[in-house]
Amino acid sequence: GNISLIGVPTDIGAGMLGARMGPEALRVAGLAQALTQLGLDVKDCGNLHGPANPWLQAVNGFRHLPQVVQWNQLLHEALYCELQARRLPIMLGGDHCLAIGSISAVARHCRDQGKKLRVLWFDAHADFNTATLTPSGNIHGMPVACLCGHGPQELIQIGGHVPALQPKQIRQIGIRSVDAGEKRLVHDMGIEVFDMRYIDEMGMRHAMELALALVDANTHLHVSLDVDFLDPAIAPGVGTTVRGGPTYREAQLCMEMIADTGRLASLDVVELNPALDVGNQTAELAVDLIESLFGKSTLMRSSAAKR
Ligand code: DIR
Ligand code: MN
Ligand code: MN
Ligand code: MN
Repeated sequence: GNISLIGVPTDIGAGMLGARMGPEALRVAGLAQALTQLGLDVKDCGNLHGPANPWLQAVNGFRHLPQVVQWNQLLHEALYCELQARRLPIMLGGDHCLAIGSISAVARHCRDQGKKLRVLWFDAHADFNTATLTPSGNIHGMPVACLCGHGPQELIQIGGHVPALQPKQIRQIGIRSVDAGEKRLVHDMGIEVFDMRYIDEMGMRHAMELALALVDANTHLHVSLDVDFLDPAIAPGVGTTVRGGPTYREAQLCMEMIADTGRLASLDVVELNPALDVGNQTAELAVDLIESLFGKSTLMRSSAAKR
């Protein structure tokens, strides 16, 4: 496999500064080397260069909307280019507003290729806010709504097709913080959510079996990994920690089950904030999980044992 790393060093959609350092922290943690070790051909495309973070108040319910649009347009084009070149892009964020650019590019590519798209959204948050629902104005709390067509025109039309995504193409896993108004929208849109209550009661294995149901040979699987998905005890380097997240083993199981499908075709790693980390442990954990996602396993496993 051919992998392309695309660094997107910005915290333009976040409520705290620091996610701009995420791409470097992942490089320092040895991401490219780990993937190379697994036999993959890794190209580091370096970082995109977008507008600075002016750190302003929200205007009409959005903070930094023009800058968020610019970063996402840049990312959309860069990522679409790598997909067209038949490479598997890994977007190194950066905050989660960038999923608008990456997933709109993935959706456009899937339309070109006549592929089915399944997005697995690993997050403590639903990221389904709108200008009127948001408590913060931070656009990293809005990308799923934007991708589903609820958001400002400049953001929802980046991929040229509105909406970029149908709610039925998304599965959310690990959710445990949803704002009051956001709850209703998630419900009304019919998003399939495996929240922490579900995972507690049914187990991660069952949640992932359902999240991966009907993924077939013609499916493009996109993983959007907000590192605040993980329990803050193991992943302190994020701006919006929420306690009660998945353990190390639960997170590894998610990644291993995805690897077993053989359908992973693009990945976002977002919200890593090295300014809040303890050493570089959250980046190192992310690299561990990404290794599993790309097929590193403890034992040799027969294909019969895979699903
Ligand atoms: C919150 C926090 N729901 C908001 N969102 C975060 O501001 O919209 N998303 N942290 O990752
Ligand atoms: Mn998120
Ligand atoms: Mn969120
Ligand atoms: Mn989050």
